[in-house]
Amino acid sequence: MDRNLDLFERSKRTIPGGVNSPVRAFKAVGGTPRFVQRAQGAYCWDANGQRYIDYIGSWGPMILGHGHPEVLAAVQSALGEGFSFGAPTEREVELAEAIVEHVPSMDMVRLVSSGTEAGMSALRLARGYTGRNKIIKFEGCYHGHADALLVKAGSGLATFGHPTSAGVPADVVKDTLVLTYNDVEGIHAAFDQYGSEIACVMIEPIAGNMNFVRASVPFMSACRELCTQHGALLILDEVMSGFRVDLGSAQALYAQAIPGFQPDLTALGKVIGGGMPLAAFGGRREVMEQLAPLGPVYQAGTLSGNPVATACGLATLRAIAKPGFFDALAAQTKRLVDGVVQAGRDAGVAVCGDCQGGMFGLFLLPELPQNYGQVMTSSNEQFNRFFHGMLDRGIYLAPALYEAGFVSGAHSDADIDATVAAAREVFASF
Ligand code: HOZ
Repeated sequence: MDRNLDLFERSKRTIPGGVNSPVRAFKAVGGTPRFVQRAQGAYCWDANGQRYIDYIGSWGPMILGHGHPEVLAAVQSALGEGFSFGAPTEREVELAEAIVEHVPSMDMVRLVSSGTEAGMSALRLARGYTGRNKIIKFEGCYHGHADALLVKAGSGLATFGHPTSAGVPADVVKDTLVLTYNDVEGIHAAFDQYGSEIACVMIEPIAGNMNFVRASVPFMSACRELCTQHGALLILDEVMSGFRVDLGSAQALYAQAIPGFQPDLTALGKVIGGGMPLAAFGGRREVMEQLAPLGPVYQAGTLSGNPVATACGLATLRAIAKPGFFDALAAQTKRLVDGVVQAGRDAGVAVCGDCQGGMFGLFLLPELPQNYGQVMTSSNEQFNRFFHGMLDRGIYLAPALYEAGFVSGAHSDADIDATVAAAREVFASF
């Protein structure tokens, strides 16, 4: 008897595709999704009681591992005080202060409930602030499922081969210019043609919906300079990379390479909620002051700044800010990526990988891709064999080759060694 299969059959009767977010359905890789019953530390257990080393980590938020004692205590205590008030709380101020302390480009921050809301609201704010309509995004970058941004996104959309979604009117995306990631000439050409009409450039600095592709320093530098020259805003979508690749997020790494580098706005999510529905957008004070109730750009939410979610996020940020946390996490992640890449190469399989902090990407390609077109040259069939081989050995990776992986502070040396050993067995059968 397979409880995962039974549950999947049952869920498909009432939930479209049996899932509440498409990539969970295993459509890209085939087979039965694992219905997770519980999770603790670096592990999760499915409905059959099978244990997995979890490298999805709720798609990024679980940077401390599941059920971290300090986070659990904070959530339990908050629950006793009430689930939701729809009124301001001291804790949301503390969380906002913690965010701006670590991300200096953010003078002010507004808390919302999902990464989609954060990206969508940042975009509206950029348009409201500049009084312009056109926006630039890059092929393969995913900024949530708001209409205007659902054009040539990676992730689940790439998996299903839809360049965009049905239900998005052509008129809504007519001002969305889609350029090639890491193409410096392309962004110059776009600003040459439309410079005075562009409200913002929105970009994932490390594109986690193309698995793991970094914006090169010259490319990020060109994005920044062109936005400044033409009066457009640079929005970094750090929903995935924020507080995940570094305590200061990916922008801190670019600031090391590009003197004075700062985005105008940032979208955050995932880690800042520690596993609860919480996200944020923020940036320069004069831009943020355009938001209602101070300014004319409307944005609101009943569950925004929810007291249980903010307790979870705050406890998570406090734990990851402890000295040495990110060094240890980065070292563990690198050990994983180096080990799996070596295992592939020893077996004569073309595999490469990259990582930063607790986020990683593995590609069944000889060289790291720089853009979506190059990511797409990867073989789905080979990835699926790798994915299922690993799953059969108790290693839970994202069920799509377009998704990044995540290591947590709870992954031990033994977990990494077991993962590399599993990869060796799988590659040997290629
Ligand atoms: N937005 C995630 C993919 N990058 C999917 C999240 C989920 O299915 O939970």
